[in-house]
Amino acid sequence: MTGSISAGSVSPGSGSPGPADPGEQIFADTIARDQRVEPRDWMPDGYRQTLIRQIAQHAHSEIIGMQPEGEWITRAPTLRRKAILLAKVQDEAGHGLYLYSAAETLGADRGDLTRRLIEGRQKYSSIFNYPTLSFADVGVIGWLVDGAAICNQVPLCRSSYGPYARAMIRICKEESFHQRQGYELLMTMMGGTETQRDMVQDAVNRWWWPSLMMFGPPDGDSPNSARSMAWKIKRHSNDELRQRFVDMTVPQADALGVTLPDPALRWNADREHYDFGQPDWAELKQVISGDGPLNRQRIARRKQADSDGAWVREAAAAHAAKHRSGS
Ligand code: BYC
Repeated sequence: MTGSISAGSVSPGSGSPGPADPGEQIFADTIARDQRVEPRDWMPDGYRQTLIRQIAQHAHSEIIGMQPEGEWITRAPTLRRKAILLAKVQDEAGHGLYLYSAAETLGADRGDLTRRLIEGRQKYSSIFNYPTLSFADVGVIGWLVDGAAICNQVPLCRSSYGPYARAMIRICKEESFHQRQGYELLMTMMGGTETQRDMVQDAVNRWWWPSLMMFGPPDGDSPNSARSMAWKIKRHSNDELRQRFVDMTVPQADALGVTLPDPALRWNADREHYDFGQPDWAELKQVISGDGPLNRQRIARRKQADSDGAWVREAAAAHAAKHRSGS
């Protein structure tokens, strides 16, 4: 836990002493008892805004995250691999939709969130700004990227905000299936030709460090963690989850027969964890600020999809209005 902020002491952003609203005490008790905050409950404005920020960023990541793998649907090597990939990418769309719905329970407007994303006022995960250069990347995304997502998201199933926590339960089940399909694809490739094994190793080399960056900046450089952890939105710090991911992944890499591209990686018997090197934090800052390898392309495509779909949203709204008026 970073810092010593308690849920009760994080008041609605006003800095005023003592509970101004009876709801404030109920909120603090709910957090202290590890119960869930629900949409109609009183909540500090900062809590609401933090959740909208994180859930929107998470939803945007799921939707933008369809692009890197989606590019391989038409180029999958067999019908079976195509069907699997199509289903996986569709699942990511579903995750985005549950998450936008969770953000709406906080009063956010989905169209407004999409506009903020397209205008660069809201973020999405850095990982989706890297290119998918071979079909092995599809397997490595399943193994490492979905694996990192699971490490990050399983604790979010216990997040203090009910709709977010409940969305996470289903999402995690599907992510865990995604991870296994990625690992199975890589196992198959590793049992293939020398060229296929080289493709897998090359993909691992390119995706390892960006996967570690998914957990966010180091704890000392994470401005939101203390408050989010006091409110039990986040349950573990960025560095704790990164360590958990490394510990989980090293034996899987051994079983697969690939080398993780980190000369500092070794078991530390005293800590009972793997020691590992630091990602290039300057690169993470650059990617987050919109200047990664494919940021512009990803946002341009999202913008195009948004305008291509405008007529569908208009038709759906007109249909709903017609039903409401009973005509
Ligand atoms: N990329 O104070 P910090 C998936 C931002 S998709 C971009 O530590 P926080 C999948 C951070 O937002 C699942 N931005 O922040 C889909 C903050 O900026 P703002 C993706 C990052 O919120 C398709 C600033 O840096 N998972 O699984 O306490 C195919 C300072 O950071 C990143 C989620 O979205 C980053 N890597 O902690 C396959 C998980 N890291 O907002 C798979 C939900 C940090 O103040 N999110 N930033 O302007 C979280 O758990 C947390 O938001 C984070 C960051 C751990 C990411």
